Amino acid sequence: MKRAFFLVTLMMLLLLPAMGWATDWYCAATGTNGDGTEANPWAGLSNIDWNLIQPGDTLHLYRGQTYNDQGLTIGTGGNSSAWITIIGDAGAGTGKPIINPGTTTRYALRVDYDYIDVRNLQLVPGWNGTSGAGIKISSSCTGKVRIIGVDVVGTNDKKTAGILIGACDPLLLIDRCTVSGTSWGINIADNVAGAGTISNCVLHDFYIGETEDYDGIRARYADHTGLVIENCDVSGFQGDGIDLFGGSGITVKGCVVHDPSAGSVQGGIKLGGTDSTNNVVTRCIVYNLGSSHPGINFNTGSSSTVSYCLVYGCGNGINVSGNDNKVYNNTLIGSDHGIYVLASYTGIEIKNNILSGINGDLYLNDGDNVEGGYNCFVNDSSVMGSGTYTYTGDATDLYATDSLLTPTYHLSHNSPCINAGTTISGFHETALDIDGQPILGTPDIGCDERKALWWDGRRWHMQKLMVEYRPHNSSVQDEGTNDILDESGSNILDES
Ligand SMILES: [Ca+2]
Ligand SMILES: [Ca+2]
Repeated sequence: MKRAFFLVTLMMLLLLPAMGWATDWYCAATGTNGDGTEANPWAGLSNIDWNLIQPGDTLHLYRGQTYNDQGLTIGTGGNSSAWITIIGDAGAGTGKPIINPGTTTRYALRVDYDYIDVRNLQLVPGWNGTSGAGIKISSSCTGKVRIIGVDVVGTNDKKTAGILIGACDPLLLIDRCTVSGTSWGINIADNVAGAGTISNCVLHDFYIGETEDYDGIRARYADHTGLVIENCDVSGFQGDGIDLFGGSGITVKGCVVHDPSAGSVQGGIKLGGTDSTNNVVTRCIVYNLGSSHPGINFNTGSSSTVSYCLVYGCGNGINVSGNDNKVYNNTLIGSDHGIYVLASYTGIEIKNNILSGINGDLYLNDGDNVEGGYNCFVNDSSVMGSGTYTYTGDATDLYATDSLLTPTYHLSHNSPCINAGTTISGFHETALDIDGQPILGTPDIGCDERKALWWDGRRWHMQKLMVEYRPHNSSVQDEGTNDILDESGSNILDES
């Protein structure tokens, strides 16, 4: 026993140099200014001595306190093996610490340094008389920044932004954050390229004070290969829910876009622009945009894929333009047209979709060249269109008076769409349906693969008949203790 204790102690002593001497620092909102220790915390954000904070250190803010002397401007950075953490977890108060800089500081949180991890705060955007934002990740760093469980709560009366990102990096993570009451939600500055992850964020109830293209999430005019926007819920926006115009290499998956504001709404998810290519939109739900706004809009981009999405209550379910775009296994219900292809686009594939448009399931225009097949048309007995277009594969299309969907747009047990699709090589091997199920055997038509039971290599799963609410809810998130699992079950955050 003694020997074991000695060995453990020895091991800990040996490990200490590798771990470094990480220090905990404390800052209260008000009171007598101290030396930053827990016993004598700094008082007010302006009194934080950033010269003392070293890589690996943690700065704690106090729950239930409101910091309003200025914004939190991070004054130093960490390194790749020792991030600096700022977390709102100190004291016995309740609620996330609130930072409300008023007109003292333009940004409630400003990050100019790399290897910064910020957790569990509530931010009211600052205001310089012209603009302001909750968070600014500036181009002074390279985007190695994690923002987790932070809520930006605007006041619904100013043209402010939620989270402004001026630098991207594969280590950029915006997770379990909420934004409301601002004009924009999460905005990667135009022409700022690079990867990153925006996941589990809820963006809602934006302030719409003027007619402008405000978007829920925006990543435009840059090569964003490796950027993933995942499991986010966007509503109450004007402009687009998610706007990738001019962006390339972006994956949007598991997002829900719905119920925009009454302002000048453009559409749900926009991917496109003449230089835009290789975007993926999959397993998303877009609904209640109203009759003149497309659910998903290719908008001239090329070589992108929209798959396993559900769209209802929109203008056209999917607007397709641009060449070589793919539309596989979507369920497009109760919109103007299910899919509308603008004129003169070639190399387009439209397969395995359920189409039930009020004014036509699939509408093509002059000069279009579309490879179809294995689609289920509910309202029409043929493809509609104008001018001269080419549509191949129609012999394998299914015409049904009813695709027999459940109230949640899943396939009923007697749906004609079950096992009526075609396997698309290079796509179905790794595809997941709207519920996250793998596609086993012959694919079903539409966004739902109906299998009573399926095995993921570790355990059995039941077919789901309800579309799950996707994001982890940031408002109940505290201190980042919930693990976030990717689709393979791996923890994408290094939390235990
Ligand atoms: Ca837009
Ligand atoms: Ca399913």
